[in-house]
Amino acid sequence: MNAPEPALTASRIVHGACPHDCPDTCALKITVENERVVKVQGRAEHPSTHGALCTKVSRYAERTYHPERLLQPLRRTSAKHEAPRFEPVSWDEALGDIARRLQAIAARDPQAIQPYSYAGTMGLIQGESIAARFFNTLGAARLDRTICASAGAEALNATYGSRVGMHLRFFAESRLILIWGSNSIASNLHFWTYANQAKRNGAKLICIDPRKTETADKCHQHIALLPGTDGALALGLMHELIVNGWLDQDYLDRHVDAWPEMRERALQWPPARAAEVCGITEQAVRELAREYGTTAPAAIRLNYGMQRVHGGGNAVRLIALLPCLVGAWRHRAGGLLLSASGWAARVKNPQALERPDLLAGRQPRTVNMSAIGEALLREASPEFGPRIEALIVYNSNPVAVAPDTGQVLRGFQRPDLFTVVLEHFMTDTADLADYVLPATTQLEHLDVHTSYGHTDVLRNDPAIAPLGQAKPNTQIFRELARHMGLDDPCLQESDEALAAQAFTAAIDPELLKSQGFVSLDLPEAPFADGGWPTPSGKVQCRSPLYGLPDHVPNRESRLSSPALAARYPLAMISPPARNFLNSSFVNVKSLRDIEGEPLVEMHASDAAARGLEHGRMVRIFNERGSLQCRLHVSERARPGVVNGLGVWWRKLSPGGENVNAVTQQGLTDIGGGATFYDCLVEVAGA
Ligand SMILES: Nc1nc2c(c(=O)[nH]1)N[C@H]1C(S)=C(S)[C@@H](COP(=O)(O)OP(=O)(O)OC[C@H]3O[C@@H](n4cnc5c(=O)[nH]c(N)nc54)[C@H](O)[C@@H]3O)O[C@H]1N2
Ligand SMILES: Nc1nc2c(c(=O)[nH]1)N[C@H]1C(S)=C(S)[C@@H](COP(=O)(O)OP(=O)(O)OC[C@H]3O[C@@H](n4cnc5c(=O)[nH]c(N)nc54)[C@H](O)[C@@H]3O)O[C@H]1N2
Ligand code: SF4
Ligand SMILES: [Mo]
Repeated sequence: MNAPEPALTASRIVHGACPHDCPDTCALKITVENERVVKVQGRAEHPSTHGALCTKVSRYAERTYHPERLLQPLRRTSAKHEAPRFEPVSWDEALGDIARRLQAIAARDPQAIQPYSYAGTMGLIQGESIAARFFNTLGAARLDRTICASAGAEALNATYGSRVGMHLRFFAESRLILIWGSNSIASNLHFWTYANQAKRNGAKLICIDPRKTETADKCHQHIALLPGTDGALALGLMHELIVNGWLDQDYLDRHVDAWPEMRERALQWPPARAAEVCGITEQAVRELAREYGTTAPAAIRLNYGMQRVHGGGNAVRLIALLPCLVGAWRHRAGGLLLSASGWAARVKNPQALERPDLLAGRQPRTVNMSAIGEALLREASPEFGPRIEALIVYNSNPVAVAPDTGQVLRGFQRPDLFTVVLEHFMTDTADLADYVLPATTQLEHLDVHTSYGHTDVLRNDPAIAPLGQAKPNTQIFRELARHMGLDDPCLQESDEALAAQAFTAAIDPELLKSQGFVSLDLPEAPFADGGWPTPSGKVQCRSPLYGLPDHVPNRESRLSSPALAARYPLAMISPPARNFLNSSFVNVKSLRDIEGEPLVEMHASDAAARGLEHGRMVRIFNERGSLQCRLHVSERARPGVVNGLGVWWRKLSPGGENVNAVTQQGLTDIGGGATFYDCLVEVAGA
């Protein structure tokens, strides 16, 4: 056991975890030779990774050793509205100057300092640990991290009491799987492996998605509804389940609150009404209800794609009720999975990692990240407080990924805004920084992870030393705290010490270290006999906060805003491209080569109506902005809807703009989420 490796190979294997914002959270096997990572593979021993990674992360070494990696701190030498120019500076000089600038602002009002971070890494240590402690010590503004999932998450909380659902592996045993608002082959590959197993065993797979995705190609059936109409479809299905007597009345009676009221509402949604709103046939609604009402076990893989619209929260609440109506939860292979993060929350210890107690009674304002453009442009006022004077960005690329680029840019270009960006690369956001600080990648730092798609906890050991002068986020915030004279010892704790505080006693740290992952001990069919984590123990049709769910239409659609639709008649969705992860990997050439160039998919009838032919450059536009890309006349688009695949770097796009030039900053009905797919546009020749 543990015999030293023969010296001549100088080769070793390190256990890692994929850091990306992906439900799969794969376990990595990293091969290091002569202190260089030569291979990144999936661990065969990890149940859901089963030895295979997606194309992107198989190329992770290419990303880490990329010739354009940021390896030293940089200071801006051009004005914000000019082409970006930077000069290298020492860490001491950079941190000394940043500390002085932040101290001056904090002396006036620390709330004028705004952190902005998301899921560039999902790691608990390189995410919100020392960073959160640092901002809490200062009393800086808080950030509502809503850009991806908050509508759906809040909907699950309101309905189930937490973000809980089926276990990933049991989808393999389902007889019917609805893949709803998810391009699983692209964005949730390891779920697809289980779904495919079910398919081989004779299960029926139905995809519900405005776009005919590569996943829809592999399903038995595809229902191409209009964006933002999922709530209406769920209500139509409920209507049919009721009138045809396909209900598990015993489950409803014992484990669901306020069903009689919900039943009355659903009865107002005959299939014809639902079909009209969804832009599909009445027959499609009836047949889907029949499949769902008469097949057991039936499972739903819901994903966040469908909640990026005004009514996203209500839609998730309605869909989350469906498995309760038919008693699907009685089977381990029945029910629904949107997020498993509520299971992980039971073993996490954010109080210890983030130390909200350091606020010491202060209640700084909270800024919603999905409307960062608006926030950066707001003047000081009694309701808002001070103008945002400093922005510290880490683990995110808001100038590319946040909605309504026009406003976001105007905000970032404010000459009086002091911006610091911690990054691997010169992203669109780094281009607008005053200081750019080089951060380490997952191969160079320690971290621990939970998952929102499965129920394992993972550890990521550093495989190599930091490249160049790069430092882990934690180290950057430790050193910044020292430069600012913040002397609480908790701001200096090591990554290993932080890892030891990340979880409750339910996770054995030694086991996690030696094995690289630990699976949570959970029942196979957690809600077979109720026991929902709500106050009543029952699923809530009616929420004390939000009442009964209903279909909430898009802000921008033919039915809800006809005047706007007359000028901008096409609904645009901008789902992820398979070979990028949000805006990450766009600068990795081998992956960019697979994606080719920014494109928009349009149905032949819409192209013909505009005299546009396949392959030409077009302009997508609305009142917020415009972008250029290549037109694909394609069966992947349904009439009335165009698909602009995201999220390209602006500066790597033909006209210097990406899909977010046209998306809006309006928020979802509940949860304050972003509404990227609630967006009317027109398309014309460029
Ligand atoms: N390869 C790859 N994988 C990723 C990502 C990536 O960028 N690339 N992103 C990661 C992230 S951040 C997340 S949050 C997760 C989940 O990521 P999601 O954004 O949920 O990703 P998708 O699975 O592509 O799901 C979006 C699907 O929803 C569809 N859709 C859009 N609007 C609607 C609608 O109104 N109704 C319905 N029913 N469907 C709609 C889109 O056409 C698309 O196929 O995936 C992660 N995995
Ligand atoms: N139009 C449109 N816009 C979208 C979406 C869409 O579907 N359509 N999807 C939305 C969704 S679901 C999400 S989740 C957001 C995602 O938005 P972001 O969370 O901003 O994700 P990324 O674009 O991947 O950018 C993450 C950045 O973090 C950096 N990074 C990674 N690891 C580290 C680290 O350890 N330290 C530091 N300092 N930096 C690191 C990466 O280099 C990368 O530039 O985008 C949203 N934007
Ligand atoms: S991006 Fe997703 S599928 Fe790819 S390696 Fe990471 S966790 Fe696995
Ligand atoms: Mo996301």
